[in-house]
Amino acid sequence: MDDLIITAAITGAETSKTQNPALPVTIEEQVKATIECQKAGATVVHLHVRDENQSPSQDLALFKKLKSEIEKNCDIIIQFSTGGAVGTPISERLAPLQLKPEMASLNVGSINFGDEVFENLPKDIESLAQEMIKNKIKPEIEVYDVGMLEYGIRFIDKHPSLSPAHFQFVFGTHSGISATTENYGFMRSKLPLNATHAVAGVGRHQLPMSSLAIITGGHVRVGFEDNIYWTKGVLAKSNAQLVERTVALAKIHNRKIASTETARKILNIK
Ligand code: KMH
Ligand code: ZN
Repeated sequence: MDDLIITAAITGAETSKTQNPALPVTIEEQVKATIECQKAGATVVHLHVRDENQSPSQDLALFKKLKSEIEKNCDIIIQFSTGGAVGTPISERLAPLQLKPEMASLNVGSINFGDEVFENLPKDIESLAQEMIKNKIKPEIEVYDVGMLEYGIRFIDKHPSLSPAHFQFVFGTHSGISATTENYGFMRSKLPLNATHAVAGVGRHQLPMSSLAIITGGHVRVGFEDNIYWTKGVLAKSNAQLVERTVALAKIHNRKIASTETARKILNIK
């Protein structure tokens, strides 16, 4: 098995400080959270930014400041969200890619999120991918269902420069694939041989789905974007606490944690 790559998704667009006061929303809080997660064993940080009202934003200046502050303080692979929040216009989702982070998320299909649609039109997926190819940014292909995964695989076939591809399987959203062992195995069975993948379980599914991935050679994403709880009814104290638990689980199962350099090699980031 490859060494384990742990991604910390520290903020997201949908969670709020009222749900968990430890959610990092200012640049300072996000930099601190990233450093803590990196020290705990994370090698990728998935970033959204928030404006002065703590609302989700794709503001270029905020992404620029956050990226430069993180780069000054620690060696971690920076992955920008291009998903933004539900309803963020595609022009805003594209904008931060000009800052050339090492990675960015690429959502390859539309899905209901709560009462709204997280819209990813084929032409918008194409524009995001072209901007990533132009700026040599490694996409993390986000899939929430089997059909989306199959679309993503066809998309990679059409764009050979994106190969070997890295997929993120998101399990346990309301309208997406549910978090079960069988579904994880089925999703994996579809992947091209040279592809890598990570697993993100939403809410209470974060811990069991991480465990499955650790044991079977997948990579893992944890953090407040997907889950704000430590255990039922108990809030997590920090993103780093969730990373620490992932590292502890990996140790129990003799799975080595990737260094940032190793993570770059596994993900084929030049
Ligand atoms: N906030 C969701 C609508 C991503 O970062 O690429 C989309 C999202 C995915 O968070
Ligand atoms: Zn995200």
